[in-house]
Amino acid sequence: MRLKAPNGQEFRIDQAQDGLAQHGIILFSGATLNELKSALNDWTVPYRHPHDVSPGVTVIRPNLIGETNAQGFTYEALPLHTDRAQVDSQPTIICCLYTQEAAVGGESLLLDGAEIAHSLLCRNLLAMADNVVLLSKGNRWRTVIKPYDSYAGFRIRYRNDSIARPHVTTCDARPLLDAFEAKVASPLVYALHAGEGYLIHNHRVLHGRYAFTGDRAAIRLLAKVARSSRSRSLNHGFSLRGYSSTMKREG
Ligand SMILES: O=C(O)CCC(=O)C(=O)O
Ligand SMILES: [Fe+2]
Repeated sequence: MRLKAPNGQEFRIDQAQDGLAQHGIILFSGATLNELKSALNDWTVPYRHPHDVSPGVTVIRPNLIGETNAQGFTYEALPLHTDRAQVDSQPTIICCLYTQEAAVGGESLLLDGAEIAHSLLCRNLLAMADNVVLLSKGNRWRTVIKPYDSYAGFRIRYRNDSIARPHVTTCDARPLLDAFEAKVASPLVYALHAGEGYLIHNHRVLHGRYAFTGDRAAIRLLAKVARSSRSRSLNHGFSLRGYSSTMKREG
């Protein structure tokens, strides 16, 4: 299995957690489910999802058509989102291994939220962050981009679909949401083949896909970082320390 960041930097499997903390996104190729599971086993614990087939493991293929809140299991496009954005305790890590590629379409979309946070910070828009919330039926309002630790750390929750949508609670927060959504409009696009996939930090990176035809299939592992792990701070969010926006679009 080979691992690399979007800027081309390569990692060994035992460096995956550090690569993830640094880049938010690790792309892999030549991977098997067992290899990925054992790589995550040392430092994460499975996160249960309503659609999982065993703890933390969900098969993503079009087979639940008609069920509510199951757009992932259709042929439809999935707009950029963070998984379980509407619930209190979200998965920290998403590892998605593609096992069968689509006939047409189905490319994966990824957007590094550090890029969003950096841009909002540079434009002094984060003072209004408390006033951009996610509305979701039956769930309390949650902040879309939450600065903590004197603005050195952030956590993103975002969806704009039938499950949840962003909302500004005051007019002066509108420029913040507009700037956020302008970023959401231009993700990285990856055509991933069988054995390829991504490991992402779900409090930082937004993901989605284009619509497709054919038998596209993926296996998704959801996890939290183990409390004993050196990377446990990933469970709270991400930091812009060491982030360089010029690194992101190379390669
Ligand atoms: O199909 C994919 O590539 C991603 C699916 C997904 O993000 C989801 O079901 O939440
Ligand atoms: Fe997702």
